Amino acid sequence: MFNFLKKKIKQILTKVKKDITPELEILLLEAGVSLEVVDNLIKDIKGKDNVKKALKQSILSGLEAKKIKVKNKPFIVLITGINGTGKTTSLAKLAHRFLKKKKTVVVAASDTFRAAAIEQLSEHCKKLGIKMIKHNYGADPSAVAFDTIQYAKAKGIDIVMIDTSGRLHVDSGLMRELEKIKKVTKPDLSLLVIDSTTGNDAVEQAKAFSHLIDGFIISKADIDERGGAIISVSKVTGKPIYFIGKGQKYGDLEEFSPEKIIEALDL
Ligand SMILES: Nc1nc2c(ncn2[C@@H]2O[C@H](COP(=O)(O)OP(=O)(O)OP(=O)(O)O)[C@@H](O)[C@H]2O)c(=O)[nH]1
Ligand SMILES: [Mg+2]
Repeated sequence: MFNFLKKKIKQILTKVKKDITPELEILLLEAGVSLEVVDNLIKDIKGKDNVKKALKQSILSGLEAKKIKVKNKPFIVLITGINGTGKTTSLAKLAHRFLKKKKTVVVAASDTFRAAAIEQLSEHCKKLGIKMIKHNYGADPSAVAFDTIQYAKAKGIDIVMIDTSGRLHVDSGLMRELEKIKKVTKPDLSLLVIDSTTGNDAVEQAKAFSHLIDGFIISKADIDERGGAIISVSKVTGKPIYFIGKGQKYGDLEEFSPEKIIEALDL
């Protein structure tokens, strides 16, 4: 994570040149930090004696972390995002985390849209030893989620997790579907999964979904050298990052920590 940015920042910061901000600006853009965030960062460091410290403070001021607090029973978690970002994998990782905390979990197979989505989720649930509620493909995702919540209430299960189909934010049909699921299930926590390797587009996704979510899971940080998405999404939306996905195993989901990001950047 951040190897590219870390190495380059170091190179630039060690230069004795007077104004290194133009170089930093280009570097941050190359790293996939969104244009408006780069503008902000540059404004914060311009003219500062200690550029490293100013950059660190400016990055930190845009990073917001939050931990899950399970309040209600069942506690309903909705996972959303565009195609292939890692929703289903992140859901399974998060379920694993709840199980480790001795919570009981049931999963709604509300991706009734993509071929093999139900089977994929079912495999995860088998491995994790948790129940999945499903309907047929083409069924109303809200109805699946509703049934899952009824099941959780009847059985006294702590957590309901809802897997949804990948949607393009420009696709208003799927966006309406998400709005309907939210209206029917009233989730306690709606998380948008963003693939960190998508760079600048991550910010567009974050903005498009912002009104429907509480925060983010940033997936695939293990294969992202640049890290621009992580630096940008909270700053532009004001919503926190809950977790970072760092691999394919269930244990590869870390609670987000701004300090760790600063450490990874060696600032
Ligand atoms: N390296 C790495 N791969 C990941 C991570 N999270 C998910 N993946 C991989 O990304 C691919 C897509 O993951 P899914 O969980 O199926 O994504 P999805 O968003 O549910 O996909 P759709 O339901 O088709 O929209 C899979 O091959 C996952 O193994 C991660 O943190 N790191
Ligand atoms: Mg999926």
